[in-house]
Amino acid sequence: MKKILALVCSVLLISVLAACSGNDSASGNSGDEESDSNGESKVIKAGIGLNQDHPQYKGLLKFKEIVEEKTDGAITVDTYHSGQLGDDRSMMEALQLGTQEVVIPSTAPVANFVKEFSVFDIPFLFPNEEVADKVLAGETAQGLLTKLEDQNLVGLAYWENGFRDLTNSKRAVASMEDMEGLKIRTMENDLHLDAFKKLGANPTPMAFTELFTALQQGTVDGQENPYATIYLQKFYEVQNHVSNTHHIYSPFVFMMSKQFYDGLSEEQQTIVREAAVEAGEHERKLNREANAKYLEDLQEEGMTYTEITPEARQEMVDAVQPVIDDYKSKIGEDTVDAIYKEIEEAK
Ligand code: KDG
Repeated sequence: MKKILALVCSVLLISVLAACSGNDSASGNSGDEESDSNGESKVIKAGIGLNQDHPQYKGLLKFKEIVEEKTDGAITVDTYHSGQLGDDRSMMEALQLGTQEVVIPSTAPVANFVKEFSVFDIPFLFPNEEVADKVLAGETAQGLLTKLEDQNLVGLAYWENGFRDLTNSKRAVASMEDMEGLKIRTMENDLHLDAFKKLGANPTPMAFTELFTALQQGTVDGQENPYATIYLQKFYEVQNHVSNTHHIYSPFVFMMSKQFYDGLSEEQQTIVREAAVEAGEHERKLNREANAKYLEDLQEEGMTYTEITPEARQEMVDAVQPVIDDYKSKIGEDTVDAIYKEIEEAK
């Protein structure tokens, strides 16, 4: 009897211990809270979808360097690339829950949380990067960052993903005619999806983390991203053709969990805000150098490059106009009008 009682007691003890340790690892931020009260550093877990070679990750390392130096180690930044923490959407949800502190998605998935961000996903919106810079620093774009607060998110800065270009494994694309029926992966955003349908393609939305495998297995024929991403993610291994469609300029949005941001001192809030902006300038510079360099490297890796003539591009612009008209009210007429006005002023 004694033996049975001892056995039951030890089983109970083991289960209680296991349950305790399980709670610890599942609680995410509990360690941080504990370390705060101990006066140790607060930890920012920062994740992105792109890999460690991309300028976005180098920008994130810059953010880490600035924040850790300026806070004297009171805040430390742990960086994760290649979707190690999940895709853009699930990382944004983790920020809302307070289990992750920073993510830097493209505006396309952000629009699923605050619809107005889709204004930047209007095809052929920005004529060049300089105009994009001015508009993103302007009143309307900066105002959109504050709208994220209703979603428990804090928008700290815009970074650059850049002009998106089309690649595929089937044929050289010089015009809309060549796009007919191509299965193209788009980001998870209805405006992208509808625009590609109008261009004659057969689009499928998909998280970036699944893209390489989908291209490799032929689930999709092609995708669209800036040259830096196409090269650094090695899409040339599974894609044969690239064209300078430059159909959308994607900004990145550097965002932080509101729960975490609200727990910082005013001085720390200023430091993370300024660091996000300064690191963004660094990222933008590296990104432009990368995009200028990698088109040549893609051709050296064996991709054929096809230039889109101004006439062929105009045909695309005309084809997507009904989608833009349709989305104006969905995005918010005031926002769309204000951005178009600021673009005219910036030109
Ligand atoms: O880190 C950012 C990426 O997750 C993503 O935004 C890249 O442009 C992108 C895409 O096509 O999903």
